[in-house]
Amino acid sequence: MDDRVHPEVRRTATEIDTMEIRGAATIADAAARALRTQATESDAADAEAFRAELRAAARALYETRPTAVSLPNALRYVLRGMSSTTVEGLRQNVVESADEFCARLERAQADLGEVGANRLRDGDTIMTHCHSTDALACVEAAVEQGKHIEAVVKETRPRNQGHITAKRLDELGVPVTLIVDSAARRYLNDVDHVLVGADAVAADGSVVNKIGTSGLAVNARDRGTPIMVAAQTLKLHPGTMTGHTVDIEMRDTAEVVDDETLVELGNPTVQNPAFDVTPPRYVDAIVTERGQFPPESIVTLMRELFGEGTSEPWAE
Ligand code: RUB
Repeated sequence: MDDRVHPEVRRTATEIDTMEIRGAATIADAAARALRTQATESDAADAEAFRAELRAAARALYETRPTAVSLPNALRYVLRGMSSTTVEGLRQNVVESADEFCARLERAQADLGEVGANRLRDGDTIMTHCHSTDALACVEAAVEQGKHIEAVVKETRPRNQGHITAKRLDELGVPVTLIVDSAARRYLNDVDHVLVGADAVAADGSVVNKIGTSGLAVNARDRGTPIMVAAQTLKLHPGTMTGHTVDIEMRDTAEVVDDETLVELGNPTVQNPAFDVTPPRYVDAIVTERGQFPPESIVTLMRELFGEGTSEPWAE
């Protein structure tokens, strides 16, 4: 890693890489805070050196995990705030944009929660996959509105993020039934909504989320269960407007099977993709802080928010 990158930023990058910090919104929040630290701790001699340092820090964070677009969106937001010509001015710019970014993220999640809660009726049961703070914001708002919600929670192999979801739902007073991933179809008859988050939403309305989401959506459609995706606009992927595809992270195979077992099994090839792509036709609604959208109309929202330009400030 570049020598100019502050140890705190390195630590954040490592924690994102090893998934101690995980989930698209949480990663974005941590990345913005890390750039803030780089700025406050910088002893750059001049404005040019300061900018170069911030770009190096942003690159280190960017290179951790490839799929959650909230990460580059966060870095872009903070770096584009740098307008001053002095070190002190730039430091102030970064601190202000990072603080503003984190506050907006929190507000967006709360607003999205209110929108999503309106889709949930008193007595509904949801099925979840992985752990999404955006999805949980919808449940939290529904509970605050006095609705009784129950949940069927998929454990989400290999990292079992379903356990985090189960714990959080329990804290909200939502009764949880935990199931193995392969039991999802059986339990779809008992649920009123599939509720998931997103790491990225492409311009055509495709939803990139934890591996297994697309299979769940196909099964839910077959059973007639609506599929609701909670994704604040931070998850919209501007690059996909210009034809770029979303890079799907392949993680360490040790998450699937340990070395000893692998040898016992005769060393099969193991693959461990972390995310998959759910085509828009399987998604009923994408819930954002700006309201809910059918996946086909997401591109209009994207143009409004990002325009057509997608250059990366850390690559300059
Ligand atoms: C997390 C995951 C979550 C999205 C949305 O994957 O797929 O559903 O990131 O989360 P991982 P949030 O555990 O591999 O990071 O709504 O909190 O942004």
